[in-house]
Amino acid sequence: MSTDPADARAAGLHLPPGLLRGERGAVARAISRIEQGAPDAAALRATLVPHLGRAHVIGITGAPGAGKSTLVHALLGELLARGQRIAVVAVDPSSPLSGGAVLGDRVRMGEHGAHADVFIRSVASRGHLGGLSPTTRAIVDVLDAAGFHTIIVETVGAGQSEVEIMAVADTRIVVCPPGLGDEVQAIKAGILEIADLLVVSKADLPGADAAARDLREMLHLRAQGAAGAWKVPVLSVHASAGAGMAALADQALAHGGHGGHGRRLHVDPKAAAAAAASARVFRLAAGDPYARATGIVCVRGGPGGAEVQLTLRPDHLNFNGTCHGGVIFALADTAFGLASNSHGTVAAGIDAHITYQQAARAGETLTAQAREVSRSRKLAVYRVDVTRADGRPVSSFTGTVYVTGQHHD
Ligand SMILES: Nc1nc2c(ncn2[C@@H]2O[C@H](COP(=O)(O)OP(=O)(O)OP(=O)(O)O)[C@@H](O)[C@H]2O)c(=O)[nH]1
Ligand SMILES: [Mg+2]
Repeated sequence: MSTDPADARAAGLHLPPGLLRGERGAVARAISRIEQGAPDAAALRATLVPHLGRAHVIGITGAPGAGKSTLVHALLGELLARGQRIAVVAVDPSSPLSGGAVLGDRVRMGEHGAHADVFIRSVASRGHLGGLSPTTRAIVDVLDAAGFHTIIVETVGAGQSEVEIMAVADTRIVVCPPGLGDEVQAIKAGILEIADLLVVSKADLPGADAAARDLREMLHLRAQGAAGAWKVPVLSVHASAGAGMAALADQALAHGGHGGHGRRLHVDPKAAAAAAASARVFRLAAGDPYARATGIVCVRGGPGGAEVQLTLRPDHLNFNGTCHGGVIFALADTAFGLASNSHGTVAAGIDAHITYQQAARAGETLTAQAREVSRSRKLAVYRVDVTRADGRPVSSFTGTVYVTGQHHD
């Protein structure tokens, strides 16, 4: 589908009258044309291009029931009070069981929906993988061109949505409720990678402080950004009582001012793929009970690479009081498994070799760094270096995988 303005001009198309002034009827009609896949929908998108990048698009994602809609409603109220014109796009999760869109979002937002400065639209995701409907991006473009100051997009975080939320939102907020079990931890670990702001929702419930602490710890383990880079804040909100909203709005706007506006339009596909691979590595690591039970934590991931760490406990030692070889193998093998599965297709280990250079003792932190040496359609080879905190080598490992045709997401 062409989105080149020149094509639109050649086709003699003009912007719908009133759209740039944000007239509700014009906005609603343009969105309907896009949703229905009208023959001129592509041309309409093309005419919007010169008018994009003025709005600040805030994406709100998180597990089902995390409290996203309640948060959107409260944030909407806060931004309205600051004199903004706001649009909300709620992408309903469609349940494969009922087949229909889950209703309720519009009902809960009803109070603000009637406001002259608010435009609310629900979009069915129609089973599209990853929580964003194919037309969500186009709808956001219409609202951007229509001059809304802020556009809030609510979407369910699941599987492959990382790349899509990057292409839709300038500022990405990930909502985490307290008291998540291990399964949801895995989702959280993946989606954390794309967060500009982390929000612990339902701060009135037990476990909220622990959840905030967990998130801060997870962030702390991640590689530090360059000097001057945005530092991801962790905020707690009790959205159903409107508490914590001023701080959240301040941080979201600060991120927008930090180069956020129009950022969604310049997402480099390579950077998006790297973010998706990184998210996948963290998600896979969190979903590995053996690694978790051993105390192995993932600190970095990307296409073809992974880095994991382990602080040696007394129960990691052998009868000589040094680190058990099996533990070092497990650490190296975890990095190998994550790196080889980072591309999104299931990779099965078929061969591994390890050499040991130096003993390690309790209390030491070992790092295993895996990188891809070669990769063909069916086979890939990885090298893993295990080092101590001072950088001295403990072990080196090479492994080969068979790449199956199955997909992770
Ligand atoms: N205790 C408490 N409950 C909350 C809070 N915010 C939301 N909830 C409740 O959590 C449930 C889910 O809230 P929603 O806002 O619909 O969550 P959601 O993430 O939009 O859900 P989906 O769109 O279905 O994925 C509802 O029963 C809310 O009443 C809060 O601050 N405190
Ligand atoms: Mg919702």
